[in-house]
Amino acid sequence: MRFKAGLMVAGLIALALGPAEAQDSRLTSKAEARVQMAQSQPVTVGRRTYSPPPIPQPVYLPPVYSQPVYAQQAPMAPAPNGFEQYKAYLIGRARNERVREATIQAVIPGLRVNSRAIELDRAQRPTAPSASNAPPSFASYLDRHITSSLINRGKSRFYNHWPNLSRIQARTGVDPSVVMAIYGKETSYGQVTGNFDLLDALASLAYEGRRRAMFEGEFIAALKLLDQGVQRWQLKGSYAGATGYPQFMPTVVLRLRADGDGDGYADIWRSEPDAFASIANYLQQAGWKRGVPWAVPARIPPTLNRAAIQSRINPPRCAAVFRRHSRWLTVAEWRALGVVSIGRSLPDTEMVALMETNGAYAPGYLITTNYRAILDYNCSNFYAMSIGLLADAIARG
Ligand SMILES: [Ca+2]
Repeated sequence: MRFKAGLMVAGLIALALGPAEAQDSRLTSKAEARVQMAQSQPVTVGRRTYSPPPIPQPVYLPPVYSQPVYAQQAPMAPAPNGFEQYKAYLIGRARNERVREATIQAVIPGLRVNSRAIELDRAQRPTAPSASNAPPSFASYLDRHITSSLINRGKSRFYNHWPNLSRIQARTGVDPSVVMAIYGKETSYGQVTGNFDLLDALASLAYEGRRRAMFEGEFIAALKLLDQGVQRWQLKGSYAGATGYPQFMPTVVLRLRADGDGDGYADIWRSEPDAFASIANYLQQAGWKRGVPWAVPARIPPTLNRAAIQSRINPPRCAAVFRRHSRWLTVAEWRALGVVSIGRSLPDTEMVALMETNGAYAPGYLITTNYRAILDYNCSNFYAMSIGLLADAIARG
C-alpha cells in the first residue's frame, strides 16, 4: 500500500486514501478483522488460566486549546503493570496455540510497548464524513500516485522478471502487470517495507485494545513465522504489522507466501520472484478470473438513469467503497442501457459494475470481479484504481 521513501508507512496511508475512504481499510481487509472491538477470552493451559487485562479506558484530559471535543485524542490510561500482565497472558495464549516454548521465551518476556505504533494507529481512525455527499475526486489522487517514476521502474522490472512473471501467470491466471503494480505501490518496488519490529508493534496494538482480537491473532501468527525459521530481524514492517515486499499481515504470510524462483523457499523479504508469486497467490484466492481485465473505461450516455442502476447490496464492510459501484449487470445489459466500453471489449456475458470516476482518465469504468480482488488487497477505490491504471501503464511497454 502506498509509501514513499523517508516517510513512515503509516503516515502514507493517511495521505493515500481519500477522506471518505480513509477508514483503516488495509487492516479490515487484510486481516479480515470483522470483529473489531472484541475483548479477548481467557485461555487455559493445564490448570492455569490466563486472563487478558481489561482494555485501558481512555482518560479525557482538559483541552489545552479551545479545540472542539471531538478533535481530542483519547490517551491511554496509565497502567504501570498492565503490559507485564498482558505479556503473561500472551505466554498462555501462545502455548495454547502450540507456539514452540523456545520462541515464546525468546520473544515475549522482552516485548516492549511501541507507543509510536499506537500513535500512528490512532491517527488512522475513521474521519468524519465530509460536509457534502459528493465522493472525492480521483483526479488529484491519481496524479499524485501514478508517477512516471513508478511507471518506469515498474516497466523495467516487468521486462527483467518476465520469465518468472509469465510462469506465475500461467499457474495462477493473475495478470502480472497488476502484480507488479501492487509491488510498486506497496513498497516502491521493495524500497520501503517498514522498520517496525513486528512483534513489538503487534503486541502493543493488541494491548492497546481497540482491535485486540485481530492484533493478537496477528501476533500469534508472527510467532509461528519464527517457529518456521523466519528470523526476528527479518520480521520488520509497518506499524500495523504488514511485512515484506507484498506487505502481508502475518496470518496472510502463513497462508499464502509462495516460492516464485524455484529454490523451494518462500522468502517475501528478500526475493522479488517470491513476492510476485505470493501477491499472485493472494489475488488468486481472492477470486481472480483468468483472462479478464480489472476494468475497462466506459462511455456513459447523458440519459443514463442512475436510480435504476443503483446497487441494492448493503455491504457488511467497506460500505463507503462499495457504495460507489452500481448494480452488477452483464456487458450486454449495459450496452442496452447505452453504457459501452472504450477500447478493449469484454465478453457479453461478463458481469460488471459501473463506477463513475469524476476527474479520472475516463468518466467511468466498467469494473470486473478482478477489481474486487484488488479491493480485497486493500479496500479503497483510490487504491484499486491506481493499481489498475499503473498496471495498464506498465504493460503498455
Ligand atoms: Ca524462493
